[in-house]
Amino acid sequence: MKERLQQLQEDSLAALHSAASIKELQTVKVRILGKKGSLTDIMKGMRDLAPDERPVIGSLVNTLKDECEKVFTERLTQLEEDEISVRLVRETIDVTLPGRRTVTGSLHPVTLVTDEIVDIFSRLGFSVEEGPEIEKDFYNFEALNIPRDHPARDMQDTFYINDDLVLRTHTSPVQIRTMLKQPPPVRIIAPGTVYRRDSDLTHSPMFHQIEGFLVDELVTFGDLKGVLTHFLNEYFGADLQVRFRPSFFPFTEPSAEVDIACVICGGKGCRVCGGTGWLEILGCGMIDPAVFDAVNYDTHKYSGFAFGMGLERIAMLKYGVNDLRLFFENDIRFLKQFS
Ligand code: 2U9
Repeated sequence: MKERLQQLQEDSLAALHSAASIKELQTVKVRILGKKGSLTDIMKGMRDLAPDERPVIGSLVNTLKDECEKVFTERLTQLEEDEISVRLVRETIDVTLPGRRTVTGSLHPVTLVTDEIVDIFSRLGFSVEEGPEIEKDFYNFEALNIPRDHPARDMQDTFYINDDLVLRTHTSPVQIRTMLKQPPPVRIIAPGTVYRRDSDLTHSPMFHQIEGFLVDELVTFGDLKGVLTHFLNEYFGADLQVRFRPSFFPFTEPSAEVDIACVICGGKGCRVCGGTGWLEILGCGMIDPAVFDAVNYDTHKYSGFAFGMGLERIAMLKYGVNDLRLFFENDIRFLKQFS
């Protein structure tokens, strides 16, 4: 029995020492100390021993058991430390590596212009309204004093979807919808995409506008001049020269076009302003009573002014862009300059 124990001691300790992984170590432990393990087996066989042999063998078995458990714990600690060292080497982070840059985009110049103009009018108490790009003939033309077969329709060459539906040629239908929804006083600006059958160096079939209007009691042409002059001074600079010229629009009477001193030459005359020193920047006027009739506003009680401007044109003047097509090509080298 003693020899058997001697052999078991040699084999067990060697196996525990040479286990190469935690898993293997656990298996070796079960093989020795588990329910069906070799040492357990010997302990079970003790009852067959002569009574005087039992204490001697019992003591040897206990010593071996303690020794195995001690070696197991030592080896387990060792293997766990090895595993951590391996992970530490494998998972090192090189903090000197350059970081990955996040690519951030930038707002399109037309969006920049829109946001800034909306901001200025918001501070004057105007609120933003939007509407559909596919519009009924009534909202785009009829209610704006442009009846069917009226020559004024030629001013805005139109994409027709069918007899009654068009791609809106301006954002004015938004104002019509607003007036049909709510009574005066109203102060609205309507930014948005509009469409006209027009395509050459200075016209795109799809472009952007901001229109605005104000309706209340006792609104005068003086209010219109005050608000638009304030807007242009906020946007282009406080000392900018502004002039109002008579014009015609079917939906306003009287109507005017507003010029600013050329932002390129300061009024001396250059290629951009065609030598005149002035740049046409927006259209405006007092809302025609025929428009108020179409939305059932009392023409004796209320008056109002309206204005409209093309945003690509404003962006060209503000940022010195000389070709309209740059706004629609989305060339990243162009767009990057506005970040
Ligand atoms: C309602 C009544 C009147 C909006 C106006 C203009 C003059 C104008 C053009 C500028 C350049 C359009 O983008 S552009 O081609 N706009 O000149 N727009 S008055 O008048 C309105 C709008 C809504 C109910």
